[in-house]
Amino acid sequence: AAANIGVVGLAVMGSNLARNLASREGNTVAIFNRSRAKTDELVTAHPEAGFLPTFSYQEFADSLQKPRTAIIMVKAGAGTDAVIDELVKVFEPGDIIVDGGNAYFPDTIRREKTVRATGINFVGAGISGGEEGALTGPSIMPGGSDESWVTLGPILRSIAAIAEGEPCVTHVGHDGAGHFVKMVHNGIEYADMQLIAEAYDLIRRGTGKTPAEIAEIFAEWNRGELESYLIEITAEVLRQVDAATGAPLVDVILDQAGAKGTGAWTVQTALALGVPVSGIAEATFARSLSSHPEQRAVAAILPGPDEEFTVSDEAAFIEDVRLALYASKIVAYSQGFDEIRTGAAEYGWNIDLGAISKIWRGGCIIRAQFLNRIADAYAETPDLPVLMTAPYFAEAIGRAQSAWRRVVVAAAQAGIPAPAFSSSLSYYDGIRADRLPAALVQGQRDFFGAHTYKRIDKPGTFHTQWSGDRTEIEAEDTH
Ligand code: NBP
Repeated sequence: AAANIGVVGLAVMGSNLARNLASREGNTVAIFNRSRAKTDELVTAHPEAGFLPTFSYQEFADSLQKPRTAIIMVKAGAGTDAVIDELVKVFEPGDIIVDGGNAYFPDTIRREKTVRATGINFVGAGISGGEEGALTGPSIMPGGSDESWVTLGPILRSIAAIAEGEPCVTHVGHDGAGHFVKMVHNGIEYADMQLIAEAYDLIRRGTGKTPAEIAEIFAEWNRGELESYLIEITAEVLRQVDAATGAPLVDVILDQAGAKGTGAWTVQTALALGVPVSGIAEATFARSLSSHPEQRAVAAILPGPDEEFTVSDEAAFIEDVRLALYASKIVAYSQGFDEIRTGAAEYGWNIDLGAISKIWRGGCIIRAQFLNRIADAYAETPDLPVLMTAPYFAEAIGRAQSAWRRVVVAAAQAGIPAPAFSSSLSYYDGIRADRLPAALVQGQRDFFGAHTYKRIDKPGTFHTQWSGDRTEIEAEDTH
């Protein structure tokens, strides 16, 4: 056996990851794809990689040194299960199967349990960075056993992106922890993108600036505290001119945003965990709303505000939008990390939140300067319950909040949708509130369903006899 690592699935992600692996000192990469053509093409196109092509699962297994290590990069779902079934037949106890696809974490938990019963290690690894990242260095979020990490760690470290000298990979936690964290990463990505889109829309409609002019604003923002890959590419997209029409490309693209489901997973999981990820949810719903042209056509008759949206001081407004974007972004990340923290407690994963923020500094879509501040916050207080209460973020939001409120008010008055900006502000005001109207909701619940309530002045559980004489009695806790 001559290869130290293998890749199964040679579509765009798998072939790029295989090339990345092959380019690192000491690696010999065995490759296998269900249909032969992709294998032949890859070998022909990249002789420099020295790939070991194989054409059956048995041949693939025979070509790998023990413990065998194979990374699966196939279509998530049934494809992944099909490949695992085949690999389990030809691998031995101690070998390692890594699923680098975009699996839903409960599937990874299930697969890990099934594969572990055979003595083979199964590692679900979230890989972020798209095609380019796979080739040049992605951010990698592996779960799985400690035993598998001994072999896998050095290999993954060698192919990961490097941020400030550190490889963007860490052993996230057991079984599905890696795919869980990758899922939340994608959810945060949804929120970040939506916030940027709202900022663009407000500036465009408030100032009448062209996309190319707004591109310069984003390029400028990218030199400050908002510095990130997403802000950088936003400027690129806004600058792009459509060759066919000569119009800004952004004006030619149909305004319906697609989604592959990871945002929805993040929100569904958060709902089940009881974690309010309102920024991610609004970003996901904003894509859904955009993608119903039939409803939007009908709803076009609904009235908007009477007044024109005018901004008297353009520079001040743009700075307000920048601050609103920064504050809302802090909320989105705070909510995302809350989901990871809560998920870790629920599923028994020991996740180092600071380490997660560090491995997102390179390779992945949400890479940003900002993540260093998150790492600092968790270094200072590892079990911080609300990320945005860390001194750095609390100060930043404090600095931004007046501007943030002005922007949300302006958007509401102008009839410009800003769901992520405004829901982030509501979350901020909710979580910091001394007292919430939840007391009234609990009263209503007690009225119609005898769901009981607790009191602020004494322990115990109480119920008011609403349909009787409305006196209060001590009750069983049915919260
Ligand atoms: P695709 O998701 O398009 O999957 C195509 C690959 O899956 C081909 O190699 C295909 O083999 C193989 N495959 C299928 Br489909 N069913 C199979 C089966 N039953 N048995 C064996 N192989 C099967 O490829 P991709 O876009 O390279 O993505 C790979 C994974 O990486 C996915 O899970 C994706 O979600 C994830 N991911 C993608 C990106 C991205 O930017 N594209 C980013 C991050 C993660 P064939 O050639 O014989 O049809």
